[in-house]
Amino acid sequence: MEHSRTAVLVKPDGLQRGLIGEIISRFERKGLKLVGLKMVNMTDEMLSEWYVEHKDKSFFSELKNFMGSKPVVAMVWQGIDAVPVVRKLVGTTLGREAEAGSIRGDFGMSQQYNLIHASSSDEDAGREISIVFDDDELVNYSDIREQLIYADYELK
Ligand code: 3AN
Repeated sequence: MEHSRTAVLVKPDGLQRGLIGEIISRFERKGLKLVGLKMVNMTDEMLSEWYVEHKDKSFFSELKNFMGSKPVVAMVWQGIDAVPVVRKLVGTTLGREAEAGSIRGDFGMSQQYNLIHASSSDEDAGREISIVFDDDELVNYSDIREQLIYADYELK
């Protein structure tokens, strides 16, 4: 079965609140595989591309200012259906309505300060990964846990 990739950003509020370890830990425990990781100061150009779907929204420049105000932690996680699996762990946009047990549901109250970004489709994932990572910054390796996390037919 195909193992796909998704992009995650721990936003400035997540970094400032000391939630990097907690967030990484949740994806690790779930059984996702970390294949890219770095800290980035997102430029206005990167953010305009990242949030292109919101370019006509009233909150676009505020969102870019916030996302560029402090470093973020960018990650790429891999696994079967990585995009929907990570979105589920992240929870819905508005922190105060997000499901308990999700990252936003457990740690957030805000709409803008919602701690984390996760790609919403495979196409977005590919685009977002290429904004932040060069190909040689993504690693391939076998993770011994995979034999316990997936059945044989899911690994093929
Ligand atoms: P999600 O991150 O859940 O996919 P989107 O794509 O609707 O949410 O929104 C992207 C980001 O824009 C959100 N993570 C949030 O930080 C910000 N945002 C969304 N709606 C608003 C709003 N009405 N006012 C301010 N910021 C917003």
